[in-house]
Amino acid sequence: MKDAAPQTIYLADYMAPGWLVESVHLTFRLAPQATRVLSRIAFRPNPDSPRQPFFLHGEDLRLIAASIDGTPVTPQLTATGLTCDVPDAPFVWEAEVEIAPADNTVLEGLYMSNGMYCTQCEAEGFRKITYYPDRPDVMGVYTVRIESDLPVLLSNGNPVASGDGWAEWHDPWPKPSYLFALVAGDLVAHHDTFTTMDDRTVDLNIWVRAPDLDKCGFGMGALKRAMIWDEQTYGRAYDLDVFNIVAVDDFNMGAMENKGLNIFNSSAVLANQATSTDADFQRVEAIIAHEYFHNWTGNRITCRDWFQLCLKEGLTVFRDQSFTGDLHGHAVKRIEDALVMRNRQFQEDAGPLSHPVRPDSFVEINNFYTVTVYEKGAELVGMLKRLVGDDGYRAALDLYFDRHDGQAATIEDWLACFTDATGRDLTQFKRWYEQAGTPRLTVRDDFKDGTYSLHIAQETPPTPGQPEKLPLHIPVALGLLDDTGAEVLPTTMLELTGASQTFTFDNLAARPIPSILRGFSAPVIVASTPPAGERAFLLAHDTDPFNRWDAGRSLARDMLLDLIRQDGGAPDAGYLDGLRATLTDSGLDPAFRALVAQLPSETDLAIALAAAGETPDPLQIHRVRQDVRRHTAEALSDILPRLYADMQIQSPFAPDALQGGQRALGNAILMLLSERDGGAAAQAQFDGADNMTQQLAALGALLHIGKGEDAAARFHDQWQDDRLVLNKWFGIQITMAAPEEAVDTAARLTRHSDFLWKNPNRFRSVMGALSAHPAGFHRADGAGYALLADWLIRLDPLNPQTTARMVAGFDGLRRYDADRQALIRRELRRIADTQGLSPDTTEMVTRLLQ
Ligand code: 0A1
Ligand code: ZN
Repeated sequence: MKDAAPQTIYLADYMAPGWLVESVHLTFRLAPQATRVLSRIAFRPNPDSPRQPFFLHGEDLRLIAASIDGTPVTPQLTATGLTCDVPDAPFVWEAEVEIAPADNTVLEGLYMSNGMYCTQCEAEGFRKITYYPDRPDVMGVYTVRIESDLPVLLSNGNPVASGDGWAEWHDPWPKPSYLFALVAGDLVAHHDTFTTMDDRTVDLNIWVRAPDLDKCGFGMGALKRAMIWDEQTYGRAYDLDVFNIVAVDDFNMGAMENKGLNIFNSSAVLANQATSTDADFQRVEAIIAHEYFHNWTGNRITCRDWFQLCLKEGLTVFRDQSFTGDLHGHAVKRIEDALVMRNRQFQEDAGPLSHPVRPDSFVEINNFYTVTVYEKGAELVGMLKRLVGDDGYRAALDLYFDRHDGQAATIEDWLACFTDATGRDLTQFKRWYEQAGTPRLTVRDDFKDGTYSLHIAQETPPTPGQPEKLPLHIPVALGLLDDTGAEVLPTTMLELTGASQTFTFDNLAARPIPSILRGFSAPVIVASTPPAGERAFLLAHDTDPFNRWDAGRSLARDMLLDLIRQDGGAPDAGYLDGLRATLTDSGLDPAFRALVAQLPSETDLAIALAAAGETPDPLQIHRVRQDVRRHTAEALSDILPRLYADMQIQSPFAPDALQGGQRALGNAILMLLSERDGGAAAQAQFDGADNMTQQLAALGALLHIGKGEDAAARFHDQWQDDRLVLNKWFGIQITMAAPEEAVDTAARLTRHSDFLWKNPNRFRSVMGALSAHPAGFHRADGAGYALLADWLIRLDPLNPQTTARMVAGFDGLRRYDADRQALIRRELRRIADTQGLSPDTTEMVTRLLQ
């Protein structure tokens, strides 16, 4: 059983393990209700650690027998594991335990999904499989035997031998227990091979249930692209004879990088033209690459403790972002990544859940797989690269792989590699890992006698537990343009280290136009906006695509904020002219144009109002945004049909960036067209679609104008046997619902016979869509809050991890008016007061209520 009173764990209390593991032999006799796990583990005292009592983690295990060096022992069982008297010398521990994977609904440890056995051990799930020092700094070499009648039996590493009803695997690379994996099921493989740069052939398999075999080709291609990229870009080759990927329907997260046996949420690996959107293809490719890249950044070099999670996650996200950028274009990718930071991470940082990229305490580590650790963690890697340059970065990474291969490392180790490889002092930079919150820059400039001066000040607002902030080391990419748009200063990396600093540029003929924070060079908010004329100029002329987009975005946001403050009206001519010019500029990538056409999100606008000290009204924001869309459709009605027609693709479908961009722009236009044509174009697109991007976008457009009922019914008929597509069907009806209907739609959908709520993807497709629809979720009577709370209370006893993650839907509560805040607090308290609430959810609710 778990400890009744969960403890807060502190980074400062870290102690090296008392006992190290040489080798681990596991035998699994699989049975749904009574799986036997036999373990034989060779321990030795850690020479670098003072002697400590011998302790093994264990939860929900029935101990059958234990022995040390062959002599039976009776360990003392505790709430979280066991202790035992052991010799002060190397010894062999053997144990047999029984577990019930069929009853495991938490989806952590060994569990079952659709008749198949699978595991999820990160972060602390291995202790639900057997007694073990379940911490990442204990690394061992595993040999695994699986006994089962199921035809496919997989574990980490290379296959050793197999026979009727059994298989053995050996993983030569020492690993922490969180990377252990086992799969047993009635599966088929999409097979391929890859030849590494050192000329070894690797067998590649994507294991699925038979009906999904036609959804594996894209993922396999993505895997091979990732393997080549890591060789070419980081010099890292794969290191086993086989690489297996398994698709699982019931999974709390996207995927897991278990050594040689990646386990994927089926939504993150299966894809084909008929069932997947361009966004799905992009996500599948990125996640496959991410998990593959973990083989070096996470597996060969792992984390000393869970406080160092960003060491593997920030770096691996940075690597998958670079991969996607290299393959499909950096400009659009950078904008997409910045949008995630601004829409999600800045929001997390501005509220009660704010925490540093490397937290210094936690109750439940599973609650720290956050956009701060992952995406802001990746931004820190990007900043390091900007500060030391491409060659310095490569040298630092080579040193990191060299020095720490086979080790469990820390952020200190990581930064030391940069310092040692490049000579840079990163003492101040390290604060980025320790200090939570989003820095705000204020910028002032002047020009005199040919000298241009830029004054930049930084300030980071207080966050929970961190009232005082120190100045950070911030790379600010700057370009200067003349009034024709030519660069008088190409992109230059300024290094802001003081609370405020002045940078000067001499010998200029005229006052230049600054382009600041190019490429989103740091995860900060530039609080001072240049005059509208300057931004319009940058939208038309900036040579940096990110800032070009951002100038347009900032104009759109200000325009919308003005309209919200005056409660509606038409967008100004300047905005519409800029949009017209961008949309019709065929020299621009359609994907880029689609991003420019996208209005700032409702959440983005609410955050901006709250930051200005105003109280956002979610319904009003929705209404004004909708008005702007209608006005825009009218003002651009002369160009929209043609533009829409231009974006229709005649050639065979390909899930690539070029076609994806065209479809994205075409579908942005379709939303506008639908404002005026009663849905005719959308209906035609729906009827004729030969791929999911087009079909789903058309359904969305129809639902948005209240004419989607028939199409939704047809969509359900067509896809009722495809669980991944059905998730989209659930989600889009809520996402596209009018504000006053979203909660009722969600409630109605929870009563649908296909609402299999115990499946995390299905649960998220409804409850995630609801909390992501601000105007619907924040309905004034609190019905949205109550519905979400009801369902979270219901899910918690079965699946605390997904429940806890979804409680974050209530983040942002402080932004809204007192009545809404009171209603949200009431629901959070109702959740908190639930008998037997999990530690995971308790921690999240407590933080939100602070
Ligand atoms: N390491 C995985 C994410 C992951 C984390 C926790 C999980 O279960 C609690 C599952 C997956 C990744 O970064 O992809
Ligand atoms: Zn990861």
